[in-house]
Amino acid sequence: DRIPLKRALISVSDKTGLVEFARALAARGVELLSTGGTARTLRQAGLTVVDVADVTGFPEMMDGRVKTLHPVVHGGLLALRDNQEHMAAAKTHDIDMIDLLVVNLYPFEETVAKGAAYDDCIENIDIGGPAMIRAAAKNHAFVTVVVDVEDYSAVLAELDRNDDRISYPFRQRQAQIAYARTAAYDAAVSTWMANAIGEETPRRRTFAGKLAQGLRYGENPHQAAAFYTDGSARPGVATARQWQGKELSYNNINDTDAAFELVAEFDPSEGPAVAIIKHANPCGVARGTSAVEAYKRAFDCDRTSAFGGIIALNTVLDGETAHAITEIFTEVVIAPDATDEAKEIFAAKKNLRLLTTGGLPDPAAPGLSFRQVAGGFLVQGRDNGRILRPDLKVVTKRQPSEDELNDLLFAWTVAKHVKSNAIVYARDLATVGIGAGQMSRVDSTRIGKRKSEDMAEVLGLSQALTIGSAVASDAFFPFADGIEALAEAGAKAVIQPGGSMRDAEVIETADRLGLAMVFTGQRHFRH
Ligand code: 93A
Repeated sequence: DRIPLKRALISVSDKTGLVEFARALAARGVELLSTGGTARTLRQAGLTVVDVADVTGFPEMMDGRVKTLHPVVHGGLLALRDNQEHMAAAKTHDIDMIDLLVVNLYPFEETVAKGAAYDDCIENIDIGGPAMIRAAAKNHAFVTVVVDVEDYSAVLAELDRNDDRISYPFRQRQAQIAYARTAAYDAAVSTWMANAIGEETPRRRTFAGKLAQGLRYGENPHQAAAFYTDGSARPGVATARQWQGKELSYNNINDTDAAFELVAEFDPSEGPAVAIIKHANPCGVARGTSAVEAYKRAFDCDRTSAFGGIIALNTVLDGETAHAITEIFTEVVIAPDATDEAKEIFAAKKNLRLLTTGGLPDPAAPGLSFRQVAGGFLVQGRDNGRILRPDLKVVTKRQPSEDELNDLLFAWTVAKHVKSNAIVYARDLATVGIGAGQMSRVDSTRIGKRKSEDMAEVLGLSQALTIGSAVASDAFFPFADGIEALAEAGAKAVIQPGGSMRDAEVIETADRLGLAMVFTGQRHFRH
């Protein structure tokens, strides 16, 4: 099953490493066949190449749309060498066998990422390349296919190991990689088209990512992991520039995403906002008149948990904020941009990663989110729901004050990014207590209160900041006990979706305890 390479077809858009690889093949006596640009590059390097056009008897035509789509190419890739009829047909039609196919495709994903115009993206959909890749991969019993520059050295190593031959397991593995590439390529085209025409439903969609980075391990050290990007231009952890620090881990990427998506909810034209994330939940979120003030107020929500956290800003990271951040250990800071001064301050902290994104993602933009279950994926539209003042319905006798309304909407926005059951206490546009991920809503209210009491002690305050606070609940209160627990914590105003069977009882309890309460009519479960 070890097959020597006599004839190779090379057709690549990314010419990285091409000349060295082709030279090494030629040195082993492999005949080289190439398309226009590839042949030109090889000839310039002094290599002998046969033009595909000379083999097909057709010039490359229609702007290169038709260059390799011809029976002499596909016959040479697909013929079963141990089948007499196939070999007889090849002989009749003058088809020579191709043993090695090296193709990398028109840079469709890169063209989309650059924000190119529709027609430009269309022109960058490769047709002949995937056709050849799929043909060669199907015929891996005889043919070796290479679709990635990274695999050039593996091919040469394989030839060295096997007396200038390629083994069956190697060809089989290359075929698997090849189909992963063509599948991902067409998925990228389909996803781009779905975005271009505004198709939002998760049905009839296909999903595939491009390997961005192998990760050292997954959520735990015994789990293998990798990071795939989906080619979208959404500013965030996938497209960010990392300025310093070691490679991001699986958990870092997950938490950094949670942090940045949260601060992106807060329009920077209304002032800076900072979020500190631990295990994908915020342990402090605040607005401020300056970035440093927002950071310090976010930090004061839960200083204990903030240690080793991930920080996101909705605005430029400046020197003063950078300085304040370096006072404790932080894993990652992500912001739209950072000043030179901030970068200099961080440079002294080798382990701190700094990421800049160049902008904020649109929280209202459509998109899809996924969850894996045994045997499949759940797909849904991303939670881009937004509640504005006119959407609120006051259900209690007491109307919330202007300040309370601002805090309610702030807490509501944060709660959207807290794992359910989520309870968020806020005061003056800063969280002062967060209860996350509990199986009972009452427990979340109690945890938020207790965390605030702990912080009051750390800060030397006479009472917990939940006293006089506004509170958000990501889903309705099934019973009145949740409202009682909030009143016990000293909360004065509540925002929640409403819609419980016991809404009347819940409202009555709020009235009895002097709370103002508004319904949003929208839920933000997050699991
Ligand atoms: O436009 S195509 O879809 N039509 C083809 O017949 C064809 N054959 C190879 N694009 C085609 N290719 C692609 O051309 C390859 O996949 C490769 O990306 C590129 C290499 O072109 P050149 O050698 O001219 O730089």
